[in-house]
Amino acid sequence: MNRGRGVLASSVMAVAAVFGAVTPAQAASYDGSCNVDEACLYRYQDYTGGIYDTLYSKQEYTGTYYGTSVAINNTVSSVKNRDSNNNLWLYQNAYWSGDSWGLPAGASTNFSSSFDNVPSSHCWSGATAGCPAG
Ligand SMILES: [Ca+2]
Repeated sequence: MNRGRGVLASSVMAVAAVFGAVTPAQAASYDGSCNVDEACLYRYQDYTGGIYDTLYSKQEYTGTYYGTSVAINNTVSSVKNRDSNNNLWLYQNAYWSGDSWGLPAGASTNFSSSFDNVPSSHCWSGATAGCPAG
């Protein structure tokens, strides 16, 4: 009796990455949400009244709070530094000059009256080329 030979059909199916649909949420700069690695500027104390969220250092504050026409220059009253590795420095004048306020990595703060409505630029020491050391 002729017995059929068992054929081992080794099915080499490419296992398509079904997991492709699961994509981590991207942190978008200037989308109204204070995401990881961003600097988040707020119009009023306690992180209220309008947000300017950015992944980038700014030599000049030319923008407006997200969804508004309110300029950020000389109007910021509180800030979050969502970068966990670098200190954020805010400056009284454009191009990182004048009085400064350092915010440690991952920290947030309300500005005191002396620095309230003052910042006109910011950068991350250690991460931004040309950012004054601090
Ligand atoms: Ca954001």
